[in-house]
Amino acid sequence: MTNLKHWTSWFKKKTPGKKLSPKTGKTEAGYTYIMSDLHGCFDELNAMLAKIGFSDQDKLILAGDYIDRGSQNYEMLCWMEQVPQNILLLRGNHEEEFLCYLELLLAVQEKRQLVIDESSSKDLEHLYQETKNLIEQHNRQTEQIRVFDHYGTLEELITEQCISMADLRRWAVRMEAMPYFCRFSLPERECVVVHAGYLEQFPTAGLTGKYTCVEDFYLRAREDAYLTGGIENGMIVAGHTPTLSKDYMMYNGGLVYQHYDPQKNCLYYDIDCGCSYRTVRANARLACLCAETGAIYYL
Ligand SMILES: [Mn+2]
Repeated sequence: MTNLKHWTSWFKKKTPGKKLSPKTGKTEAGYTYIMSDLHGCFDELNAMLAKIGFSDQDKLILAGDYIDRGSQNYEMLCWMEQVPQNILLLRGNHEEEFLCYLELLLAVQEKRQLVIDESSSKDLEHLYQETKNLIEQHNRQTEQIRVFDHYGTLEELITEQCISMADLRRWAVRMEAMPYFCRFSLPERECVVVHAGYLEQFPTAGLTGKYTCVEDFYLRAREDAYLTGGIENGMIVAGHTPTLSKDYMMYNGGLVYQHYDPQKNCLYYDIDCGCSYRTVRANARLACLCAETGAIYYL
């Protein structure tokens, strides 16, 4: 969590001032923009940054789920490795799953005593096939469902980008450094950005059977994030559940969902407007929220 500490102190140093730039109308210290659930939509990320006129004075917080579903996973992973200091990458459940898949690959390598050249794409391809076969065999024999490379992202990276074990390890190191949430002060309220949901105390009655630990809530909560999570006099910005999905109370036809809890005086945002479904769903969008102004931008 060293990243998080750095980020919090950095926020305190650079609270937006009142002086406006004549060119952009922005405060000199810039704004804090938040996006989520890019899922391999690298072009859309860049198009949004252009749309908001993102500059070195601004900050960007991404609330996790950079890969899977979309077509530009490789571009996203390479970009993640070299983001500038004013961009904070938080962790999503898809990053956590990526880390689990790498663990599985390494477990199979050990079990089969395979010698892997870290820079060889062929060696990784072989290990991938071995792992896939083993998982399929395990699932057939035990009638359990153990998921491996559910979205085919690893397979795509291996066959189309010829990646190696060294690439996977580097990306895993980057993901492991991602904090689960970040918290900063706005003039009116405290703001927490998290992938799915935030709560200050765990366990909370009724949740213990549903989540194994508080991190599980950060990464996977859906309606519970709005009904049980939150902070006093705060604002929670999360993604994870597309507002395109009619199965959840956060359904808002692909627009940002807002919810207010008067008891806690907590304002919630679900900013996952289903960007990765843009090619198949007419009202799927990428949303970007400006924390200081409350402005929402769509693409
Ligand atoms: Mn998610």
